[in-house]
Amino acid sequence: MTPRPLRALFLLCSLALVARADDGYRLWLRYDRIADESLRRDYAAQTGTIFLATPGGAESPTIAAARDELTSGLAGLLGTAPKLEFIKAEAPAALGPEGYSLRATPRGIEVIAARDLGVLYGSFALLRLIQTHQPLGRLAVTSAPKIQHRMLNHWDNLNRSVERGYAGQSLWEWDKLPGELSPRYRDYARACASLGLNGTVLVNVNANAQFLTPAYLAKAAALAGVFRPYGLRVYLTARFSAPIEIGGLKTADPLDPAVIKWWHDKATEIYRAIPDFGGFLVKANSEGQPGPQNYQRTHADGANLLAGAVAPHGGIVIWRAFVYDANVPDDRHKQAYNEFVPLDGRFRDNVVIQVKNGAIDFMPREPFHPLFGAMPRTPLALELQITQEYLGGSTQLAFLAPMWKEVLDADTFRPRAGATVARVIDGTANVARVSRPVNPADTGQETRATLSVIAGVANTGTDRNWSGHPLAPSNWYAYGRLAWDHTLTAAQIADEWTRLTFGNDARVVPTVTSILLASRETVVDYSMPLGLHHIMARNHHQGPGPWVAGGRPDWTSLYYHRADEKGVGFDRTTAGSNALGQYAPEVARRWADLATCPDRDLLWFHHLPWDHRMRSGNILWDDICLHYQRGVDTVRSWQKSWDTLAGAIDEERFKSVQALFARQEREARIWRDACTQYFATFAKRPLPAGVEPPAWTLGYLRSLNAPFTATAHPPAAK
Ligand code: BDP
Repeated sequence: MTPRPLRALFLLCSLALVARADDGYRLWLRYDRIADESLRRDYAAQTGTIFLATPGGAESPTIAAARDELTSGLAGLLGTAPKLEFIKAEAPAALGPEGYSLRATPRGIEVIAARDLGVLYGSFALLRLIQTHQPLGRLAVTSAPKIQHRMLNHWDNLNRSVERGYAGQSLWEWDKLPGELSPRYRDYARACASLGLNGTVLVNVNANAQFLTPAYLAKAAALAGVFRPYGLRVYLTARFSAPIEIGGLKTADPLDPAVIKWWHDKATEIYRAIPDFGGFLVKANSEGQPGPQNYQRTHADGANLLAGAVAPHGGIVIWRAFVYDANVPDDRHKQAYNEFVPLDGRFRDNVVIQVKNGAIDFMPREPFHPLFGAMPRTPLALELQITQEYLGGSTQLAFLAPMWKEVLDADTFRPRAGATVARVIDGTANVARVSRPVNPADTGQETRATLSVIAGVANTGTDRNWSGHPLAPSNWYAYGRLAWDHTLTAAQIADEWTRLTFGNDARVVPTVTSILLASRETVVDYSMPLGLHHIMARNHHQGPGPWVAGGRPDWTSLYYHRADEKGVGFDRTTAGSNALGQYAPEVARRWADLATCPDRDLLWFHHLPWDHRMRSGNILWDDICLHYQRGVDTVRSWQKSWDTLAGAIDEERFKSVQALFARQEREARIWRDACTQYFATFAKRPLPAGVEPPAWTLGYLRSLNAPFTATAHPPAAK
């Protein structure tokens, strides 16, 4: 037997090693011991007693979750467990049903909320302050979410594949549910709750009716049981043709009495299994999905059918506006607006229309969707894509907070200046909107004026680090933080996430945050400079495909870039499709006028000659090429700065990011070489000074159907 002191030493060493290695599983909830002893002592003194306070003052599974988190979190960070006292206290009205207040008092820290969930949110916030080394001495924080329903949308399928997922399989082990519950479910709920996310749509918008059968409802109910203490409500997607597919009816016509009854009965059955079921998310009459238009009914008829079914139970219906049809000859950009604006005011109170940030489809940059502000009598939700369908999957870094801030802060000028997209969705832009309780179960405590929803298409999967790329959880984090408070800045969020994920090292924090903050613009530079869009490879959407032609025109690249010998870009002014006519005049004027249209949106709205003189003084062709090169150069600069962090970050994540940056540099060059050579066939101009000659021929790059997959990767450049 090893002598005792030696055994202790051995244990200590292995603990130290374990603490150093990091596979990313803990996300931003890492509670490693704070190295600075005096800081640790201060925190230990300040958090000796923590009071968890609600007006009811009763224990619950949610309070137990808060206790667990504080206990394990502080034991990890400080080496001491706090004394937790649960007390009764009135909560300030401004906190609303989910907000919290954190206060330092002489007897200890108070976490006050109107409800248990607020206490849990406040507990996570307190831990975050300590993890990021914020002073607690004069702690007086109050925080309440601006949007009621803060959701993740999982595009997960029954066979556990994930549509546009790049991080392994679906987290939901359908085969093992409801009997076996992976410990990962609870960790998922903790991560969501730590950000204040309170809803999760478990399955794909390209829906499968099987999920509404009793066997699958039991599985969803088991997940809901794990998530409930964390305030995370479960939602499902509703396949519009389910009454036929699993109900044995001949029709799914929304006005048919048998169909109406079927959905009512189905809702009752769901609520029996999941009493706090959130409601349905629906994609209808889009990209081949069935919907009310199959029966010559409108989207309002369809949405109201389902809304009527869940209304008695307090549920909501989230109906997507991502609707376009190749048989409609009009610019795809205009179709959702044309379809939905005439229906404004015709939806039931518990319906919200979910609108993607832009009018095309989650491009690395899109001007805000013209529907925002255009339906004053209907609540609109904002749908963002966390998973990087068009931004490099999980092999490229693109920190998306700057992109989301761009859309949240965009002024719709509807009904007046200052009505940003954020204020349209949180309900404060339109004071005329009717005040109503959102959820009968909320017993009148709701003070908000209207139903408000934000959704992010999740980037989670079974990969050990949840999101594939070690830096990609920053997007899950950023989405959650913005869903709670859209006034946070991208820089604040990047700083927080970096500290939580890599520690507070003075070398690491500025280096990582500056890479994060530059990354989305870099992806724009090398994949869609100056507003060029939808020029990616077919189907998988990874890598360049400016030559994609044939088949549905609105799924080709030619439809969008319109390059010819004279010029390039999509004319959406009055001389072209006039998509600009769907925006408020103040917005339309700015984008229509070349003198005021920002460079970044230029080719989104204008078709311009290759020798158009840019603000930079260069001609358009040269500027396009220089953007591609700048994208490549910036990735190279990250490689250099990342290398300076050797030793300051654990080996595992350091090496993995190093390899991924090398890959991103190569993929950026593939974009550059493919697009500049392809567009040169029209522009017939040489590459400007400062742009490297291509490493691969256009013919070669075109021959690769999937340029970024391992099997079809271009050979190393000469
Ligand atoms: C597109 C995706 C497709 C989705 C669709 C949607 O390519 O896989 O089904 O959006 O949002 O971005 O419905």
